[in-house]
Amino acid sequence: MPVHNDEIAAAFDEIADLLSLSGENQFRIRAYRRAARTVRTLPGELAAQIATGFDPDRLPGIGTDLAGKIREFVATGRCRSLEGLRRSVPQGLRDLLALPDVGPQRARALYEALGIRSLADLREALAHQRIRRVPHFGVRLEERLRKSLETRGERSHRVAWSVADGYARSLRRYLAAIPGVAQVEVAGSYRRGRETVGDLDLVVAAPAGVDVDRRLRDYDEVASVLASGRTRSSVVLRSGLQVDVRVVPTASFGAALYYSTGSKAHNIRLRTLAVAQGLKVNEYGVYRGRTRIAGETEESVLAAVGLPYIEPELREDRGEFDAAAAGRLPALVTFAQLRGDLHAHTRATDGTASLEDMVQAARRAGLRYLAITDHSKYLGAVHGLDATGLSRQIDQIDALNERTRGIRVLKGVEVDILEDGSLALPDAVLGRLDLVVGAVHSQFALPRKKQTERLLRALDRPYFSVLAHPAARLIDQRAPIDCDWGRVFRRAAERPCWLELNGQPARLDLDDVLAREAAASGALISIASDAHRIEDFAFLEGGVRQARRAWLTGSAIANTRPLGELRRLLRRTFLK
Ligand code: DGT
Ligand code: CA
Ligand code: CA
Repeated sequence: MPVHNDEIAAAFDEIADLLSLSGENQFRIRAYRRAARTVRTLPGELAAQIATGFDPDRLPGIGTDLAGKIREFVATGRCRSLEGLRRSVPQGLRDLLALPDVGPQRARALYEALGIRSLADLREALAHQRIRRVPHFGVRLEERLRKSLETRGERSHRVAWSVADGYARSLRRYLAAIPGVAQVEVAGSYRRGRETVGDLDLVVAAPAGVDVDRRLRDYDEVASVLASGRTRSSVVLRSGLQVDVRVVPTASFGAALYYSTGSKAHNIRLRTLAVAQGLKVNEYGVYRGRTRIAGETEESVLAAVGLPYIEPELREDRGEFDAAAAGRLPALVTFAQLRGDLHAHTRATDGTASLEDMVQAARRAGLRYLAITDHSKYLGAVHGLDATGLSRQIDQIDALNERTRGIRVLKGVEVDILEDGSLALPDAVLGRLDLVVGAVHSQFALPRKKQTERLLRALDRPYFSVLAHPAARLIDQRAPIDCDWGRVFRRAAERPCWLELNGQPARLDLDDVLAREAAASGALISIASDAHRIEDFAFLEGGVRQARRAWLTGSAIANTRPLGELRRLLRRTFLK
């Protein structure tokens, strides 16, 4: 039974929640949280690696005990200590924890102040406006809790693209191995590369005699069957993810793939275009009257309405039909075009690997240059480099460059942009580097005007190369900062300095809409991994996916440039 990273991570998070509900030791709880984060963001499936002899205790932050739990889960699909914890915590409390605004600390506070142990208790307390009086709660949180209680159940269960990817790959492999199946593709929002995915849509080409539906129901991750039929099936996997499968003859594969890839708005516009030419488009093909004139490939579908191929990432009804008709579709950037990465950490700050190991991993990932950008020291940072620490790293990088072939290391820093727009390190230090990456890590809630001025002031500093994860959002966890992006992008283009598209699965920041706007303003984009571990260079692929959704070509991206040109461009970001 394949166990996915996401399921192992969810089990560890649940253990952490349940442990903190019972007031367990903070270190143990944090160890589970860290392990959950590590496993969730691993680029490959852990179960597959363990099957080939990999020992999970080699992962950062995972010791013998947690490694044993991972092995148990992978081998049996169960985690007995989680099951034990679940038995010891009442269902009512676990329901409370499932609300978006309630973590273990708040659940405990509600229990200790008001004896709340279930959703029914919470509803009762809300009705009497008692929640606002619980220490640290207040009227606003009371209102939020009322809302989450009302919308419970309607909440969409979208998952990060990277999580959906694990499920999509195994399912695709499984369906493709069914005898008689000619082709399988994962369509829908997954194929369009959206940052989150609601459900998976698969399209299968197979002759009528092949019972894909029965084989799908036999897939051992299936928890329930929603719909079953010869051409369409819908199931829910154990993880809660829904899967829709459509089976068509090979002659219709392109049309079905096109339809299922969507987006819906894109499909509707295509159909309207076709109708204007006296044609009909559906999931079986393109028809003139009753004659099918296209449908085996997506190219044939588009050619039938007189258009060139449109990449899935562009199919959002954001002007792609006009661009296609005018012959002005962008040649979207590809991963192979990236030559380097301008944002990465080592264990000098919050990374887990040494400078040398990070550089070798980047080289193995095919990069020709890597900027090391560890954190500056600022108020509240656990590890951060001060001027002395940074000087020491500069010397280490010089020495490493002397003895390293095949990749060049650039000297950088990820410096904090303080509330007033100044930077957390003095210019005298920043000027010694090859690039300065600046980022907002605090004061996320400033009003728009203040936030905009803060960023503009930071961009005006003499040493400022790249604005990292500009909106500072964390998908599903922290909203983007409020800012007049038009002004920031224009200033970046004039200055010039660059804007980052951070490839971390939880960031993907700038998002597709903003990145497109930024590039249209003339600012260069840096697609960055923000790697903290040697595995993390794979995050560049997520950045490329988002960049493609933003219509970006290779020339819009700074780090598609060869080293010499990159250096020349970087020097222009230093005004002194
Ligand atoms: P998701 O699952 O919410 O992340 O987003 P999608 O885009 O995967 O949406 P989904 O799974 O509901 O449907 C898959 C594709 O099927 C969608 O992208 C386009 C197509 N589709 C669904 N409903 C309609 C419809 O009413 N009209 C048309 N023309 N296409 C539709
Ligand atoms: Ca979908
Ligand atoms: Ca669907």
